[in-house]
Parts: sequence; structure tokens; C-alpha cells
Amino acid sequence: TYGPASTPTHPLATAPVSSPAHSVDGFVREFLHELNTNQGVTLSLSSVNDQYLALASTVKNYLMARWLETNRKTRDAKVKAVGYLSAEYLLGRQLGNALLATDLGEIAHKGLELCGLDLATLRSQEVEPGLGNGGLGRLAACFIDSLATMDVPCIGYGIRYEYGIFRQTFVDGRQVEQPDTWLSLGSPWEFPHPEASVQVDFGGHTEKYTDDDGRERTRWVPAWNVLGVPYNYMVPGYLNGRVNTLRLWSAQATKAFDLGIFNAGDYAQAVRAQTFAENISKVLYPEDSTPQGKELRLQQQYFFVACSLRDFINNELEEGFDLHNLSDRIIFQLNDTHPVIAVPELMRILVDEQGFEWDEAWEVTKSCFAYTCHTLLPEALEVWSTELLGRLLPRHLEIIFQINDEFLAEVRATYPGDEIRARRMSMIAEHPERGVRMAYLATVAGTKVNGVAALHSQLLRDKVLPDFSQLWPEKFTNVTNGVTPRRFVKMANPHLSDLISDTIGNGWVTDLERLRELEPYADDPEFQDKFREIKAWNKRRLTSLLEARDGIVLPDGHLLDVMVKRLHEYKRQSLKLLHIISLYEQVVSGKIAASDLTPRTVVFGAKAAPGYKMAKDTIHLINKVAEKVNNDPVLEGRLKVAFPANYNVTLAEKLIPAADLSEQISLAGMEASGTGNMKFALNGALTIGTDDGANVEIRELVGDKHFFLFGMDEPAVAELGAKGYNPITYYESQPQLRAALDMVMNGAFSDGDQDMFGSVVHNLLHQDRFMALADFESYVAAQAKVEEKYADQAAWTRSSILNVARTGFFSSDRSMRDYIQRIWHTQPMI
Ligand code: GFP
Repeated sequence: TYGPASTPTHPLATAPVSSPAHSVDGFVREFLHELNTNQGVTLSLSSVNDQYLALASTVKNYLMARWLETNRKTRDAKVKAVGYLSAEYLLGRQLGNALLATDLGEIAHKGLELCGLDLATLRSQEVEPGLGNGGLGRLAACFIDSLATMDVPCIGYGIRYEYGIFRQTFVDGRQVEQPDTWLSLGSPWEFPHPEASVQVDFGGHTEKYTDDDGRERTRWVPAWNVLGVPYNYMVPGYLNGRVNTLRLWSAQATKAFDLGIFNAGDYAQAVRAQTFAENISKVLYPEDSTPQGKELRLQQQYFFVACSLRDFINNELEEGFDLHNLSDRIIFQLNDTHPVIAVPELMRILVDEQGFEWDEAWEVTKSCFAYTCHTLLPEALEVWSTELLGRLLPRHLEIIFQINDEFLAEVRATYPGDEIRARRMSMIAEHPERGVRMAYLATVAGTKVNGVAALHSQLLRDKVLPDFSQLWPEKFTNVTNGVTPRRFVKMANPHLSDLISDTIGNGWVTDLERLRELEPYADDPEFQDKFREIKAWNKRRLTSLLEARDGIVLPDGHLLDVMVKRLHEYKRQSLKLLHIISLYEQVVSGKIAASDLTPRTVVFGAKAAPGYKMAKDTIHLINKVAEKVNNDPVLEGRLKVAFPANYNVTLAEKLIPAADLSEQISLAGMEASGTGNMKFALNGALTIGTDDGANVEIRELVGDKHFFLFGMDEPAVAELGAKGYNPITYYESQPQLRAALDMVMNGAFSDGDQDMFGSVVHNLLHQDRFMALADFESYVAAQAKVEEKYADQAAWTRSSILNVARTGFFSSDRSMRDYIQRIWHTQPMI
């Protein structure tokens, strides 16, 4: 419960907090004040970190009045909010975004200049919070940005990992993970509220009892608990004065340490409980190849949803709110299966704590959740062993069993005698061990289930959850992903943004479909020139960054060919690599002259999950190929491979605007959507891609002439799989492919060592689950078309402009509108 105990009478107590003047003078005054009072230094003695922190405080102060006002307005209006439950938020740096949202960029720049400081230097001091692995976490960050910009009440709930996604380094070409110490210099963007901590229970057992009304009830008698401490972050809307909240939970021991044991001299034992508790929010996705790792991951999931539900019910709703009407005030969006344990948790709260009848509680619960699936890979759909779940959350397992029993009764009633179907649809899997299929639980509980691109949603209905879509066709819907144009165009590509605004006005920033108005300029030579100059400027900016950051020098005038995303076999970095090796092989074997190659620099950016050996071996091979190709004088000026370590949002913001060619080459039917593909197209890169995920929609919108399509489509993939795929036949029948693979096998990239990359080659030749060899020929042919088009710079630029003009659909604002209309039924507050 918040607020004063009695009604305040002083006029200032209810007035909105004032914010500093929106002027250069006001800014300088505020900045120096922050430097003195917050950092305890004068300008002349301040470090860059002091200056950065003071600048962050100045911007925060400006946002603060709006944040408080947003909270007040939202509480008073008692409207329905979105509770976005996500184990990941890949936020990127905050300062630039806050300056943009407040329109303080120019003022800060001038004000700092008057202080003898440089805004860009201060901005680069910020360490981005890497609280996500890839697309899924970045999507969550784009969505909360859009909701704030659209004035829709939303609370993002997640985990404040002390260590985010590891910092990637390369040692002899191999990935070596370093801890991500993003908090070591302090994070000015968070507001801890230890006084609002929430207790979360674990373990123990359940017992039956009879309550005062003579009803048979169950209670959970937990064995241990931890505290969840909320840290609030501002989520500012773009120039609209709304500031929503992202609330991330940090785990703390309920008892710091045992003084008795400490006094007896066993210091390690005295703090054991504390270490154990704090482990829960220590690291993003801890390695889960061990049983302890799996257990910790489930602890994380329960921890953050338990905190979030408790927080919403106890703190966001007014006292005495009737929880029968909970869905009038909240819709919890389950971002993948990670937060699905929230379903039995809400049931537990309603039935065990609030005394609801089971059926009433189930009605409420079903109306408060919706589920987004982000994958098609069966192994990515989480299944928690009942042994582990029962040990960690015994009451939740009982509740899941009961939900499942009632659900299966419904299935049996709908399909009498079809026991095989009932078993197929059970939330409880029996093999390889007894486990709870979290995607099934989410599907049964959710008001809606959505995929993240049209093709993905179709495959979700037809292949992943076919029985469910047959039972409840109306439950399934699609919302194609989107990306925020504020961060990924306006901020990342300032000159292109200016050109667009000068040409069609600046309404596009919040109404991205207006980019269509650029179409007539695609043929305008003057506009084309400006567009090309901007691309060249973006390339120069990238070059200076990579030189300073990684010692990588990018040659001038190259086609910049970029593949950045998580390293995963289905995304097929190995296919891109085979193309490079093949070009190299053809030159060194004299089949073609180096001068026949279109000068090209290929940039990779990718992290491999620490326990994923094949992905790490692929990184190693990419680095070794890069070393060989880059040091061979024959290829000088024609082909270069760059692999800057530690790809993250900050690097993406420089890389994407500079790219000419966007590599979106997953096996069709595997990439749920992709969002990098959207960012590249919006910044004028042309896509070479398969008919997969949102590529399908990008191609439809930009037109076949402005997209390089290759490879099998999803039905062809399914057909080949059914027929029996045998990769070696491609090796045997395609000399170019064979020569490339032989080159690796013969040790050309491993100083003659024929074993070093044996596992990668063996996997491609004998397994190749994602059919890279089957698509190789078609990929190479599409690359030839790329080169042909690139030779005609006017035609290339025209296509590039049309990519920008026709991809406004991929704004996350549009995704949010779709969620609101099809799933959430919330209202903007305007
Ligand atoms: C996952 C999927 C992508 C999808 C995003 C967001 O991202 O296809 O675009 O979620 O829905 F695989 P990654 O973690 O793979 O990047």
C-alpha cells in the first residue's frame, strides 16, 4: 500500500513535481547541479563517468514529473493495463533513447558544449543492459517503447539479472565468455524499492484442511523463501509525456546471514542462505545442461512471475478491489513459455488465498492471460519434469494436474472414444520423462495464442498445436512482429531520418506507413544521390567504430554484406560461410580471377550459447576463414570477412544503417519471424532470404524485384524431409560445394589440421538437420544476382529506397495495435 496515511492538506503535496526548464541555460544549471550534488564533484575534477551519470540524472529529472503524472493518471482512471511478462528485455542503451523521447538531444549537445564536453563521448560511457539473448528480448523492448508512445498503460515485468548476456571475446578464434558486469559503474536508470519487496516461497509440501465454513481446502506449506526487490525503470513515450514502468525483480535472502553461525566462526556457512537466494537473479539463462542449472531456471521463472502477480494485485490495484473483475484491469501477455508458471500461481492465489471456488478462479484466470509462441523448434518448447516441479512448487503441480484433468474431460466429451487424441493433448508428457508441457498449459489457459509472423502462425496451427487449433480455432491468431522506428531508424540513422523528414515531414516517426510517400522519390536522381551519400556516411561511421572497438579496418567501396543474429544451426551461418569459402576456393584454384569478384565485406555478429558446441565450432571456423581470407594478398581489396566480437544492440545501431545486403537465410519453416530482417529493410538494405518468417511479408511488400529470394519453401522442405534427406548427395553432385567442403576438410583453415573442423563438416555431410547443402546452389545463384544488381548503382539505390518506403508495416506500433484489437482489448489513455 502506498501514499500518506491521511489526506494531504498542503497544496504542494498534490501538485505535480516541477521539471527543469527546456532550455540550454536551464539544462546547464541542472547538469552542474547534478554533478555537484549527486556525484560530489566539480566539473573540473569530474570523470567521464561522473559526467555521464550527471547527464543521465538531468534527463531523468526531466522525465520524472511525467512519470509521476503518468502513474497518477493511470491509477485514477482505473483502466485496463497490459502486464507484459518476459524473462528477457534487451533494452540497449538508455540515454540516447531518453534524449530522443524528451527532445532534449539538441539542448544537451549545446549545453554540454558550453561546459567543454562532448555528448557522444558521454553517451559511449553507458554500458547497455544486456538482459536478453536475442530477438525475443529485443522484441519485448520494442513493444514497451511502442506502448508508451501510443499512450497505452503497460507494466513490463522481468528479472534484473546481475549479469546479463555474457560478453563475448575471441581467443585464437574461439568464443570465450566473460561475465557481463553491466552494473559495475552503477546504473543511473533504475529506482530500487526495497520497501516494496515481495516474499516468494519455494519447496515444502501441501496439506488438506477444513476451513471455518466447513469447506475442504488445500494449503501450501513452503520450506524456504526469498525476497523479490523491485527496480523500476522509466519507459518514456516519444514526445508524448507518457512514461510507463518496467519493473525488474532482484532476489535477496529473507535473512541476510545467521549471526549465531557467524559468531561461531563458520563464515561461509553463515552467508550460504544469502548466496543461494541471490543466485536466482544472478545470471541471465544460466547454463541449464546440468540438473542444478535447470532447477535454477525454473526458480527464476517462478520468482519473477510470483513477484509480478503479487505486485499487481497488492500494489497496482486499489484496496478492496474485487478480484472477480481482474480482467477488467489487466491482461498478462506471456512472452513465450518462460512465464507460464504464472497460470497456476494465479489459480493458487485465487483458490487458496482468496477462497474462490475452483471454477470461478479458472474463469478469472483464463481471461487474464494470452500467450505468444516464438518458435517452431520442438526442443525450444519447455517441458518441466514433474519431479522437479513437484519438489520446487508442489502446490502448483497439483493445480496443473487438476487443470489438465478438467481439460482432458472436455477433450473426451468433444471427441468421444478418441483416447489417442486425449493423450496427445495432455499437458503431461510421459516420455522421455514425466513432464509438464508449458506451451500446452499456456494454450489451454490463454484467451488467445499467437505466432509472430503470418507463416509462423499458420505453422503453429497446422504443425505445432494442430489438435488445439482444431478444438478452438478462434483462439489462434497472428501478430506479425515489429521494431521501434524511434531507436532503429530515428536514432540509429540520423541523416536518413533528416532526409525523410525533409522530404515527407516528420509524422513517419509515429506513423511509419507514411514512408510510402517516399516511393515517388525512388527514381529521383537527386534523392538517390543523397540516399547514397548517407549510406556512405553510415559506412564511415561504422568503420571508425570497428577500428576503435576491434581493430577491424573496413575497405572503402565494398558491398557490405551483413549477417547478425544468435548463432544457431537453423539460422544457417554455415551456409553464408560456405558461400565465402566457395568464392575463396574459386579464386585460389584459378577458376575465377579475383578481379571478377564484386568487392565485398562480409560482417558476422553472433553469440553462441555457452553449452552449444556446434555453434561454438562454427564461430571458430568463421574466425579461421576470416584470418585466412583477410591475409591472402590475392583477395586484397576484393573479399574481406569481419567478425567483431560481442554483437549487441549498441553495435547493431551502427551496423544496420551501414549494410547493403541483409542475410536472412534460415531454413524455411524454422525462423518464427526475425526482426533484424525488418530493421535492415527499414534502413535500406536489400534482403537475400528464404521464404521464412517475416521474410515472406517483407518480400510481398517490397516486391520480388527488390528482394533476392532463394531456397526451398516450407512445403518443399517438408517434402524433402519426408522423402528422406541425404546431404552427401549434394556434396557428390555439386563440384563447387564439394570443393568448398574439401577445403575445410583438408585443413586449409586450420594449418593443415584435418581434425579441427571435422565435427562441423561431418555434421553438414551426414546430418545437416537444417538442409544447408540442399539450398547451397540456389543461394549461390541468388548471390550472383546480388552482384549483378550492385553493379548498377542506380538500380540498387532505387530498390534500396523502395525497401524503406514499403516496409512501414513493420513498426512495432502496428504490432501493438494488432495486439490491442485482436488480443488485449485495452484502450489508449488519450
Ligand atoms: C525469437 C525467434 C525469432 C523472432 C523473435 C521475436 O528470436 O524468429 O523474431 O523471437 O519473436 F526465433 P531469437 O531469439 O531467435 O532471435
